[in-house]
Amino acid sequence: PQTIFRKDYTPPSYLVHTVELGFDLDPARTIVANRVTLSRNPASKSKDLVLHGEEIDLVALRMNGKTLAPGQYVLGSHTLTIPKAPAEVTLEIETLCAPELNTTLSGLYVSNGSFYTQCEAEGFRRITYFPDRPDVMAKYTVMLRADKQRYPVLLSNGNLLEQGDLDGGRHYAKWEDPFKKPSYLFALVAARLVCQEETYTLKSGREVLLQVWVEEGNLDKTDYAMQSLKNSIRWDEERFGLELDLDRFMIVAVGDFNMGAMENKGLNIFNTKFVLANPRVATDIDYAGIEAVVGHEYFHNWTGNRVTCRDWFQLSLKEGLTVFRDQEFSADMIGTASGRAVTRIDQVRTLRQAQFPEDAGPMAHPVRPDSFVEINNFYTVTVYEKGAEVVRMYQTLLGREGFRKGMDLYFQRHDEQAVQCDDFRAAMADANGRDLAQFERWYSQAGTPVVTASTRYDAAAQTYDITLSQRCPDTPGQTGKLPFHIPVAVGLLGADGKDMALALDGEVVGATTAVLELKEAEQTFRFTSVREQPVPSILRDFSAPVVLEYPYTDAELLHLFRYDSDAVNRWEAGQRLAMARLLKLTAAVAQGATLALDDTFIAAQRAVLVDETLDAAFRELALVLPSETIIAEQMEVVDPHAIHAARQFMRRTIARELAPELLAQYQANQTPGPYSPDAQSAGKRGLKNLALAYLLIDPGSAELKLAQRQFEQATNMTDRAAALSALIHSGEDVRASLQSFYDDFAGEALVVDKWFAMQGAAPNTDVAAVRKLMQHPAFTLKNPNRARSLLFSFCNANPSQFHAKDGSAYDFWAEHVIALDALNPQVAARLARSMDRWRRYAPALQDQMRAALERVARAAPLSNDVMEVVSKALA
Ligand code: HT7
Ligand code: ZN
Repeated sequence: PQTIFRKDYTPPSYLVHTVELGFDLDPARTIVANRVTLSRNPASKSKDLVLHGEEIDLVALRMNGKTLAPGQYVLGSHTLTIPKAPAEVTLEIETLCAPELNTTLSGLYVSNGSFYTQCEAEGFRRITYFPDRPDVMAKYTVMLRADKQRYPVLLSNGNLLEQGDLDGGRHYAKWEDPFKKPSYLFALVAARLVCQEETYTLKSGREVLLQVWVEEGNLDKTDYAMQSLKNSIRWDEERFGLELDLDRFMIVAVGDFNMGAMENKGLNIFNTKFVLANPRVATDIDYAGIEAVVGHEYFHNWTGNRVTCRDWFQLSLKEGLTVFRDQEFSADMIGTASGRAVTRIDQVRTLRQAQFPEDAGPMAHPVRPDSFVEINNFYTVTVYEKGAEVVRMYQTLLGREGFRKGMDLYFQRHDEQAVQCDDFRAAMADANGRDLAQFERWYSQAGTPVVTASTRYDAAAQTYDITLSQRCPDTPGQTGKLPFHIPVAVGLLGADGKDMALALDGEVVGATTAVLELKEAEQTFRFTSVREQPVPSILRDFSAPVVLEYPYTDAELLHLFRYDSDAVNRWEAGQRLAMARLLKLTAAVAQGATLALDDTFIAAQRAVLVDETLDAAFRELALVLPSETIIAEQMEVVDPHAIHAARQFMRRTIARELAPELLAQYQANQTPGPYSPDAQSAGKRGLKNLALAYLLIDPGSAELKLAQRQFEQATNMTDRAAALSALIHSGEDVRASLQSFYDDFAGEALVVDKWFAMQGAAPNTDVAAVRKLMQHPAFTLKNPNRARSLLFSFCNANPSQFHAKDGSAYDFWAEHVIALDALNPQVAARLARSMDRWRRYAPALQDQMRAALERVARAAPLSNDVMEVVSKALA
C-alpha cells in the first residue's frame, strides 16, 4: 500500500463551483447523475482533471455537452483522469452503485432497509466520481427519487426546495445547501422514519426548525437529544457568539454506523447510541454521551464546516478544537466548579487509558500526522483528545478572553476556507500579540512529554524554587525531540492545607495558582515570601498532556488528597497513593510473596468515602483504582495476570475494611422519585453503585440479596445494569439474571449491546465463553455496535482473559480481525489495535502475540486499513 505524506500536498488542479446530484435510489442498483461545473485552479500547474472513484460503475461521461470517448479519459482503479482538460468544464457523469452490498458503511449503504450515507473521510468517491478532497468546496443541489412506500422520508443537506409524487409509486425531494462545502459533508437519507420537531428561536430572533429523526417505536427516546441540541445552540451563541446559519437542522439516528456521529451540513447522522435515551434503556453514561456528541456535531457547524481542513493531515484542526468545545459545553452544563472538575478528571482518565499508550506505541503520531496509509486509521485519541488538550493549552496560556479573541480572528480570517492547524495557531498568536512559534511542536512532535520537578525551600530567604525539566521519548520515525512550550499550573499548600498567596520573583501573582511557562529543557521558577515549607500542587487541572514526575512522599500525597483546593490534583494524589501500592503488590504477586495493604491508605480512602462535603461524583472517582491498562503502562515488562491479581487484592481489602461505610453510602445515596440524568443525581448513583460493586466482591447472602433486589426493582437502566454487572463480577451463578435481563430487553438493540459488553468484560469470561456468546442468535459481526459490544470489550477491557497464557485469545483475535476485515475494514482496523503494546509483555506472551499479528499480516486479501496497523505493530 502507498504511504501519503503531508509534505507532498499540492493544490487541486481544478476547483468545483456547483454540483447537481440526481439519485434514483434502489438497493441493488442506484443510478447517480452528477452535473458538476469546474474551472482550472490558478494555484496548480497541472491541467489534468483528476476525479476519485471507488466501487462504482461508470455509465456515461460528457464534458461540455459532448460524450467523451474512452481514449479521452483514463479510468484507473481509483481515479478517472481527463488529461489536458479545458479551463472551464461542465462534466456530466452517470454511475451505478449497489448500496445493499456495501458492508463497509462508507459511501451510500443500506441499514435496516433504508438508505444512509457516510462520506468522511473518503466515502463520497464511492457515490460518484469527484475531486474528493476537503480543499475542494462547492455548492450542492440534490434531487432524490425513491419508492414512496418504502422510503417516505427523503433528506439531504440544507433547505428543502420542493417535493412531490412521480409515476410508479415513486416520489422526489429537491434540496439545496446554500453554503459551500467539501464533499465529505454531503449526506442523504431515504428511509421510513418519524421525527420529533420543534421551532426554536435564536438569540437574534430568527426561527429555525429542529428535527430528530428515528425509526418508528423510538419516538419515546428523542427528548434528551432534542434538549441537548437546543442547549448546544444556545451555548455556542453565548460562549463564542456563533449562530446557527441554516433554517433547518436535522439529526438522524441509524443503527449501523462506524463511529459516533457525523456532522454533515444541516443533516447530522448519528449512531443510535448517541441519540436514543429514556430512563428504562439508557444509563447516566449514555445520557452524558448524548449531550457531548450532540454538542460535538453541532459545534462542527462552525469548527469544521464553515472553516474546514485543507487536507486530512489537518484533521485535528476541526476535531481537537471541536472536542475541546464539547468538553467545555458539558462542563458548563453542569455549572458548578466541582462538577467541572469531575468532567476534567474523566478527560484525564481517558488520556491515560488510551492516548498515552497510543503515544508510546507503534501507531504513535503527532497531533498533525506527517504521513498515513489509510486516513480512517487516524481518527485517533491523539488527533481528538490530545488535540483537545492542545487547544485547551491556548486557553490556559491566553485566558478565556484571549482565547475568545483568537477564535473571533480565526473566523474573521478563514470563514468558508479550508485551512491548516498553523492558521489556527497564528490567529491565537496575532489576536493576543503573543509569540506562539514554539507551540507548533505540540502539532509536529509525537510522544508524551515527561516533566520532572524538583524543589528547594530556603527558610532563611523565604524562597521556594521549583525546577522543571522536560524530555520526550522517541517515537516511530522521530528522535531527538525539541522542548515544548508547556503551561504548568502550580499552587502551594501550607501545613494548614490552605493555598498560600503567591509571588514569583517578588511579583504578586494575584491568584493561588500560577501558570509557569516551561519552554527550555530546564528552568527554575522562584516563589518568594514563602513563610513555611509548602507542599507543591503541580500541574493543576492537568494543565498540559504530560507525565509529571515528582518525588512526593506519602505524607505529602496524603496532605494533597485531604486538602488540595484543585480537585484534579486532589484526585491525582489519591491515584498516586494507589499506584505506588499497586506496583508493589504486582511485584509481590509475581514473586509469590505475601500481599498486604497499609492502614494509612485504607484510612485515606475511608476519609474520602465518608466526607459529605465532597460531591458524590468526586468521591466515586477518588475511590476507583487505576485501571489494569494504566497500571500496565507503568511497568517495563507487563504481567497482566499479576496486575489483575494485585488490583483484585486491593479491591478485596478495601471492600473488607470499609464494608460498613460502603453499606452506609449505598443506603445514603439512593435517588428515589422519578429518574433524572442531572449531574448530582448521576453522581449519587455512581457512588452508590461503586459501593455495591465493592460489596459484591466477596458477597455474603445479604449483599447478594441487596444486588438482586436492586436488579429486580430498579426503575432505570443505570441501576439495573450496575446491579447485573456487580452480580456478574461476584463470580456467583448469574445465568438466571442474565436471561431475565435479555428477555426484558431483547427488542432494544442498544441494551442487548450492553448485555454482550458486560459479559465480554467480566474477568470470568474466557475465550471459550466468548465463542459461545457469538453463537447467540442476537450476535452478528455485521453491526459495528454489536461487534464492538462483545469483541472489543473482551479484547480491550478484559486483559486477564485476553492474555490467557495459552495464547488462545490471540488466535481468536486474529481470526476475527480477518473475518471483520472482509466486511468492514474500518471496524477491523480498530480491533487490530488491541495488539499495539505487544512488545511490552513477558516473552512467552510476546511470542504468541507476534504469531497472531503475523497470521493477520499474511491473510489475503487484507485491507489497507488493517495492513497499516499490523505492519506498523510488527515493524
Ligand atoms: N467527523 C466525524 C468523523 C466520522 C468518521 C470518520 C471516518 C469514518 C466514519 C466516520 N463517521 C464519523 C465524527 C466526528 O468527529 O464528529
Ligand atoms: Zn468531530
